Amino acid sequence: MAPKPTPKKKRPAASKKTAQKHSNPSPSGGETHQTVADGGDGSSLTTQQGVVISDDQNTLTVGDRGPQLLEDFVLREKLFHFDHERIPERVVHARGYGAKGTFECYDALTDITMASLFAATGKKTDVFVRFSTVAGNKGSADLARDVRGFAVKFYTDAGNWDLVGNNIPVFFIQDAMKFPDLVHAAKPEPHCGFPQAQTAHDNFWDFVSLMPESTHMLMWIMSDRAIPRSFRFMEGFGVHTFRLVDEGGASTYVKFHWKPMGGVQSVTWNEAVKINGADPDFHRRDLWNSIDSGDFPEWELGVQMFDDDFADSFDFDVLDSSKLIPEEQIPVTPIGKMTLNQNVDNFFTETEQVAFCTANVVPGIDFTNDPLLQGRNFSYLDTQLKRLGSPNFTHIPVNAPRCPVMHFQQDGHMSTQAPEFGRANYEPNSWGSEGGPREDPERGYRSFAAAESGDKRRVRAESFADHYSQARQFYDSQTDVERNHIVDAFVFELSKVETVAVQERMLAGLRNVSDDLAQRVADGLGLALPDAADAARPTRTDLEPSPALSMLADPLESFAGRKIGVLVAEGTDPKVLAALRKAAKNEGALMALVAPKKHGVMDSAGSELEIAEKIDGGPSVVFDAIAVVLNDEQAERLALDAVAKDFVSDAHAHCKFVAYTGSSTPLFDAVGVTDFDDGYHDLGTKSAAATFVRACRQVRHWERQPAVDQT
Ligand code: HDE
Repeated sequence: MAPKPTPKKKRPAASKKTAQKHSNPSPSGGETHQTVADGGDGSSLTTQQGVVISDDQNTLTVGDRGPQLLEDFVLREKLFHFDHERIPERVVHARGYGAKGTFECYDALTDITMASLFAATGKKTDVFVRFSTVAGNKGSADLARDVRGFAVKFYTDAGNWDLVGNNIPVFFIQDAMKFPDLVHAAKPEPHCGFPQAQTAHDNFWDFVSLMPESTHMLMWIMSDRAIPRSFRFMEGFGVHTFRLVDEGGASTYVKFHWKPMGGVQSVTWNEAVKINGADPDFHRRDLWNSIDSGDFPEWELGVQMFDDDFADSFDFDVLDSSKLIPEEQIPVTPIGKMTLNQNVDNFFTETEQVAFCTANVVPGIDFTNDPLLQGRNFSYLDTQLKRLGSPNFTHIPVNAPRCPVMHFQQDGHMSTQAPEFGRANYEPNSWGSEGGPREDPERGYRSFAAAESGDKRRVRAESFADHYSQARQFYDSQTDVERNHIVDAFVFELSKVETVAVQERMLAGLRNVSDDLAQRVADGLGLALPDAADAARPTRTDLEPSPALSMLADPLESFAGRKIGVLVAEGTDPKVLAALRKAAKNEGALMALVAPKKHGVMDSAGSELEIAEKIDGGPSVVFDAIAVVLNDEQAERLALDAVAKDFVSDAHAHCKFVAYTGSSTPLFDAVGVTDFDDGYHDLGTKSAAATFVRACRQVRHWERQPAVDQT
């Protein structure tokens, strides 16, 4: 017997109530619904599949308080995506910040290189830059004492060139073989998982004290170079010796330098510690704000160029990344300018996913045999596969070249660019005009034809063996203030080391740099000076100091792009503020008002002042100079306020320039600053504001800094 047909169920008519619920969710539980009818950009929220979502507040349940349904694809997709939002952070340089801009070539360099970005005067090339710290995790604070990464991706019309440099021209190690050890030693200790973003711990100093080749780099990272005021005020260096190659195949050695047009500036260690608490995002905020306000940071790209004769006669091996070539010996020739003029549209898609590879070079730029550079050429490509999960990371817009990309590589995870060659996915093929691209001996990349020979061995070249002479030259090239800071940094870092033998081994190594330095560090630690460590080569004492290695020897003397924090309160005189504002503007500097409260602060003329920061959130460490503009009553009141007192006493201790009104002095009295030195400017006189801002060009009144007796 044929089965009885199941009677067709009558489809229930959508109830008015249900229909209305779908088009306009009602807040039955008091939750917030923002629907397309209420505003937004006019578009409807969808799933990743493009299905419009009616209710983004509630999961699909049976009954108001009932169980959730597995079929709720809206919830499942949302949680699924959220669960996979993170990609592995970079093993090193995890904390970084990116921006976009343009590189402009000054004069055609065709006689030296066929690199197309240097082919014509005024030629412009898009760039993406990422600045970073090395040791800390992605969420660590910006002002860690550390090297800063300075990585630039040039989207040239002949392919992408990545110049993946640092803000320090030398490196800790000479051979890539030691990189994992160096990084393990610097990172949090594996058993306890701390300290974060700091080298001030036993493992780091144990390692470097056993690696004399690190000594030169240690001098740099113990200097204020390792605590820059801003990414905008840092130099950048390609570190390795590269080659520029011309059309005829001739090569010139080159070292790349970035020189900030705004000058080089660092903070002091005490400031760095406090900035990390006040604003852990200090550097990224600074870069974002400066680009956002149209004050575009600029750097000149410069090159030190030399030939084999120089390389052969130079005191050190140009393939040794723990050495530099003093600018006094080979001057830096500016060849172009980079302007960062656009913030990222999205931090993740650009800054997090940008993938730099030292092996990304273009015709006209080539490698040398620097063993560190050669190791990096392997490591970066490998790391991108791990981090971005696919060999197709070049399909991500920030990594994609801006010139034609034609090849037969195909498929793989997240492939988004299908080749357009029909059936041709290999070559040679016989498909004629539908056969896809062909190799191009004329325009194609040809490696510099270096003649190489030698035995296959694991060996460190003898020419790399002098570990101390350039460290000494660096120390000799610093001003007294900078030398004091280097001593303080060694003392601080080594004081965090628990193993006395490590401290002593480091002191023994420092004796090979300078007995003065070693003695002062030993005094600071309260240790006796040990014998000098055995050195592979005696330290040379005949190297001339190089003023270019100092940040303070030849300062730019500009206050443009810097910021004055002005402490104000109820009843502040608006005329003084107006004069300060005008003077700051004329200098290209910024000014921000800091007050005991954010809103409702009225000046003496009865107008409300626009307060940038409540004083707790705007300590003087985040400014380059301060002014205190209070009336008697408020000065007396703030003289009892710990945060206001810190504002002035920190500015004083950090040698900042200070402007004040006479009525503000009770606040200075309260912190024991009764003797105003030349770094203090009374705003009571005519044109005092302009004089003050002009004085700020020196950035610090270092004369105020007492020489601290380490004993
Ligand atoms: Fe790196 N380095 N590095 N490095 N490095 C990385 O690549 C590596 C070295 C530098 O903003 C990693 O994408 C090895 C010197 C910068 O995304 C990794 C060696 C210099 C950045 C890597 C070095 C640098 C990196 C980690 C020794 C200055 C950040 C994540 C042979 C000239 C780029 C990544 C960015 C990042 C390896 C030494 C600069 C693991 C093996 C020397 C600026 O591939």
